[in-house]
Amino acid sequence: MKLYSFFRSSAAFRVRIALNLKGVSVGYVPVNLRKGDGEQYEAAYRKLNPQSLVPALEEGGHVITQSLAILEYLEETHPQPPLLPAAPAARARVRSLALAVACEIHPLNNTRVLNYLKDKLGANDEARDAWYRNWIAVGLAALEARLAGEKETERFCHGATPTLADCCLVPQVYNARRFKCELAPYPTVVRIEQACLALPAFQRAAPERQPDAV
Ligand SMILES: N[C@@H](CCC(=O)N[C@@H](CS)C(=O)NCC(=O)O)C(=O)O
Repeated sequence: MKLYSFFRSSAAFRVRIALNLKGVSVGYVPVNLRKGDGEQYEAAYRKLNPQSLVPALEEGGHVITQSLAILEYLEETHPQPPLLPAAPAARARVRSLALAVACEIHPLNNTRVLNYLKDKLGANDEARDAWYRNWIAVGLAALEARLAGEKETERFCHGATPTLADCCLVPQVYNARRFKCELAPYPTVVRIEQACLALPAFQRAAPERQPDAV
């Protein structure tokens, strides 16, 4: 199995956490999103993933793109330990929390979006950072309301063991810290992040622990 990743990619970070939790080892193939126009746009990578995004997982002649699809694939091929609960409503809750990060927060703050704001729309660094922090605040406020208010939240986003929701939450909070976003209004989010970061599987997935970290 090969994982096409970039150390700072939060979508790849999600997959690295899940791989570690499940004890699956992979070959790490770095795709440098910052080199030149970005290695993700080079022909060889485009052939693998025409969306020019990381991560991608290659196994047995199949290439799987989109981190949530990869997480579900890993859940099906390596069911232990489960990262989705058993009951349908509980599974839906975990997926809903994961998607709240992956579909509502992350795409608005992706590299290509930030570059477009700057290069095509003329936003300066201040305006770009304000954009970034706004969508983090909107997204984390909604997550905080859910996580603080719903009885299924325990040590982790759902229950006493990590799930796909935690795999998505931790990288997003990592990014929020990197962009110096205010986190005090989200105590439950931060409390869960810290519980996750106490686990070696999350620690080993961190950007600074990856072979391409600079
Ligand atoms: N929805 C995709 C998002 C993937 C994505 O946006 N990856 C980012 C890094 S976190 C990327 O490759 N960005 C390159 C770019 O914006 O040009 C997923 O979950 O896999």
